[in-house]
Parts: sequence; structure tokens; C-alpha cells
Amino acid sequence: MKNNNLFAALRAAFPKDLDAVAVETDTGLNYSWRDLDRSTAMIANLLQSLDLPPGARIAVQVEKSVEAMMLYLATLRAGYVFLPLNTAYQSAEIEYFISNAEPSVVVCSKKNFGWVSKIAFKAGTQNVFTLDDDRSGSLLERAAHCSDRHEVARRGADDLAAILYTSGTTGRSKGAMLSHGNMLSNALVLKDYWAWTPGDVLIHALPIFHVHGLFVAIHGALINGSKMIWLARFDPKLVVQKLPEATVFMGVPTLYVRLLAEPGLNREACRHMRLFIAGSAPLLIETFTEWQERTGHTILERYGMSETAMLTSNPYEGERRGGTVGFALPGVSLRVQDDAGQPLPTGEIGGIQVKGPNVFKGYWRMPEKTKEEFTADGYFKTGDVGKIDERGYITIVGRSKDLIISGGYNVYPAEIEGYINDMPGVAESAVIGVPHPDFGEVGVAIVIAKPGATLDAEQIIAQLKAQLANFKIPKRCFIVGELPRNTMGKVQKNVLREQHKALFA
Ligand code: MCA
Ligand code: AMP
Repeated sequence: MKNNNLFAALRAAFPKDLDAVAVETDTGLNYSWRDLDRSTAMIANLLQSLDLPPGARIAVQVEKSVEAMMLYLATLRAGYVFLPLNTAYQSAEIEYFISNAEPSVVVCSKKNFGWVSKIAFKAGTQNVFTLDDDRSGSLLERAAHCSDRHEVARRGADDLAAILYTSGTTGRSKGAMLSHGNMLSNALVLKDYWAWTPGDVLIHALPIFHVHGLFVAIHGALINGSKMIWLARFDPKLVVQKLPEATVFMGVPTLYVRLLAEPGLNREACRHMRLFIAGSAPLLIETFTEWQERTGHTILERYGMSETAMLTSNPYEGERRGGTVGFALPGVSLRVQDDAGQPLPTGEIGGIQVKGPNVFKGYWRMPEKTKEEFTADGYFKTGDVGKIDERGYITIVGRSKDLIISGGYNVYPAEIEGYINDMPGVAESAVIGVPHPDFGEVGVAIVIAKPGATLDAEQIIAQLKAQLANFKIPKRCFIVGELPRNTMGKVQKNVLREQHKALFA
């Protein structure tokens, strides 16, 4: 029987010359394909020596490094389930993920070991390792004693490979369960659709705890045996400097906005570039057009979700239409329906639903929630609202889920409102997303005081900062007398958005 482990497919795509450079870092280090093979074998052997139960989760909150990527690949290789966590998450957020996922192994930065290990041990985790971005930490110390040969664990296409927490509309995160088959099918489709060719070089400048940087970028390069130029963090100057050595770049819209502010970004810098890909948030038509004028390249915009990996893409060869996310990818069925569940004709706006080998296996330990999010005929309700034009191009016009996408990170207003409402003196609050020139959209909090209470907007922000990941913090807070409501008594967030839309213009 064929081994459907995603790592087996990635490994099979390594070039013949294992001594060639696979990853070149911004600190001047070169990792060969052999290094990737040996190091992932050692970490996989370490994980397997821990006597973990089948399906064990390996939760990881570490700074971006090539070793962190190797830990991801080693987890696949050993057949366990990878659970990446944003480095911005603070203790309350981490406590929720660890208690919900019950990982057998937790890997964290050395500086966080004290509080993270306390949370992990309390939740029953047996193994807590450290890993820093300077190749130090107990994970690598222990792995150094393990063999560098390892037979890839056999896994079926439906076996779990990763759990990605995606914030819930009720404020609690849900773990989207992705299988080896989900991710491999998506990687193979994209290899073809984006015409990856031998000799392609990817600039990897995204964080590696979400789908974009972890799956789309890493799988894309590895399944093509392509070198990555690895930047520990996004630095627009450095990207422009590295462009002449690369052929492919992927980024959220904020990265493109910041690159356009670099005087060195021009046709000459992009002379070897083949493809610029954008996604995770809407790309403004102004950014799309300005990029064309400055570089001579047309950004290819695509659309995806944690639950589904990539769903649609503008074409590689045909017209890439700004403001659209292109066509459903091969193998993906996509339809637009009205609230009553009826298919809508061309050009009409409704809920986007999808089906395909890339669609996830459900939410971790939430069978009821999973059932709610699928239609009777097996389509997943994305929560995105859009339309399909007569040529088949899909446009996302909004979201039925109350979600803010800020710099490519998702922020769920319900979660922030929950924290604000718990503060003394607060009667209620509404968090809305408003346009922002850098992050695309940012959160703004509108807060009502309890009768007789006095609130301080600055203090509300400061209290949120102490509890939540930094990108979730509203950029402004207003204390007002009342919230606009409709006849049903529901807060009219559209009215608030309209009132505050020019705040950062
Ligand atoms: C940082 N800050 C932010 C954000 N990032 N505020 C709002 N939204 C953000 N995204 C704030 C911090 O709170 C801080 O504020 C100040 O900016 C500086 O923080 P720093 O960490 O230095 O920021 P940065 O390094 O400039 O980061 C900006 C960034 C980063 C590079 C755009 O946010 C980023 O890498 N975004 C990419 C996210 C991503 O990969 N998304 C893919 C999701 P203060 O000073 O007040 O504390 S995958 C996905 O969505 C799907 C499946 C898909 O389709 O791909
Ligand atoms: P996440 O849950 O973090 O995976 O975010 C997925 C959401 O990001 C989708 O449901 C969309 O709302 C949004 N998204 C991703 N790509 C695009 C895009 N190209 N344009 C607009 N929204 C996007």
C-alpha cells in the first residue's frame, strides 16, 4: 500500500543532488537538502522515542527558524499532528489551546519556558522542550543523540497531519483538523496551477504558524525541490535586495503595501522574478495597479482558509483580474448560495460554499459545530460572501462571519468584546473593523460605561495589551453613550463602521 504521508511526497521531490542548497538564511547560513533529510530524521526519531500515543499533538510556539520548519517536517515524518501557535499569543490564549488540544509535546522559546511549561504540565503534557532561533534549546540537544536515519511513518490520506486553530465566531477558537491528503492534494494542484519550474527560488518572508507561510509557501517550494531564501521576519529592504536572486514571492497585502514604499522596488530588481502571489486578505486594486506600474508584474491573487487551504486562484497564463480571487482550483467545487440554500445565478451575491479533497476533516472535538458548518450535500460554508461573474472569476465582497483581517491576521470581535465586557465599569462594547492604509483593516472598540461608572479609553487598551496577542488590540477606543441598534435590538455594526471609516484615511 502506498504511503500517503505528506512528508514522503515532499521528500521524494528533493533534487538528486542532496548537497545543493535547500534553504539560505538572512544570517548567511546554508542548509542542504541532505541537512533537511538528516535533521528531520533526528527530530522524528526523538519524537518517536517518547512513546507518544497515536495521533499525538505536537504544539509549537517558537520564533521562526529553519529548525522550527524542520520540527514541522519531522512531526509529519514521524506521523504525529502538528499544532502551530502564533508567537504573539499570551498566557490566556496559550492556556486555552493547550487545554483544548491536550498535546503530548509542547515546544516553546527558552524565555517562555517558565509559564508555558506550567500550563502544559497542568494540562497533562509529559514533554516540554525549548527551541530558539539561534539553533539552541533542549529539543535540538536531545535530537543530537538520535539517529539521522528514519523510515517515514506510514499514514493514510485521511490521517491527521495538523490542527490549526482558527478563531470562532463565539470568541472561542476551533481547531481545524487537516489531513495528509488535504495538504498533499493542495500542494500538487498549486505546483501545476502556478507553473512551478525547476530552478525556481522562493523568498520566504511570512510567519510559519499559519496556512500561508507554513503550507502554501513551504510545501510549494519543497514539492518542487526549490530553494528558499529564508527571512526570519519581513523586512521590505531585505526583500528588495534579495529579489534579483529569486523567482517567486508570496505575501499578504500589507507586505506588498510596505514593499511599494521602498524606493529600490523597480523593474530591474524584479528582473528574474516569475511570480508574485498575494492572499489571506483582500488586495486593494490600488496596490494591484501600482505594483504593475512599478515592477511590470501582475500580482496573482488567490483565496483560501485554514479549514480548506487554497480554494481559488487567478490564472497563471490567462488574465489576472485585480479585485477578484480568480477561479476555483482544479478539484475544488465552489458555489454561491442564498440564505435559503438555493444556488444563485451568475453575478448575484451570496454565501460561498466549497467541496474538494482539500476541505478539512472537521473541528477538533466539536462534532456539532462541524455539522453546522457543512450543508447536507457536503459543502463547507466558508462564511465569506461573494459572486461569480460570467467568465467564472470569483469576487469576495464581504463576510457573513464577524471577522476583522488585520495585516493578514484574523481578529474575532467577539473575543475582544468578551475581554472588554469583563472589565469593571463596562456595560457593553462593540469591536469593528475599519480601513487602514498599512494593515488593510484594523479593529476599533466602541465602549459603553455602566451607569455611574467612568471609563478611560487608554486604560482599556492597556488592559487588553496585557492579556491578548498584540495584533488583536484595537488601534483606537471610544467611550460613547449608546450603540446603534436595529428594531430587533441587535447592534448595527455597519452603522459604526460607516461612522468610523475615515479614522485612518
Ligand atoms: C503587527 N501589528 C499589527 C499586526 N502586526 N497590528 C495589526 N495587525 C497586524 N497584522 C502591530 C503590533 O501590535 C505592534 O503594535 C506593531 O504593529 C509592531 O509589531 P511588529 O510585530 O513589529 O509588526 P511587524 O513586524 O511590522 O508585522 C507586520 C506584519 C505581520 C509583517 C504585516 O503582521 C505579518 O507577518 N503578517 C502576516 C500574517 C500572515 O502570515 N497571515 C496568513 C494567515 P504596538 O507597537 O502597538 O504593540 S493564513 C490565512 O489567512 C489563509 C489561510 C490564507 O488565505 O493564506
Ligand atoms: P483563516 O481563517 O485565518 O484561514 O482566514 C481565512 C479567511 O481569510 C477567509 O475566510 C477569507 O475571509 C480571508 N481571505 C483569504 N484570502 C483572501 C483573499 N485573497 N481576499 C479576501 N479574503 C481572503
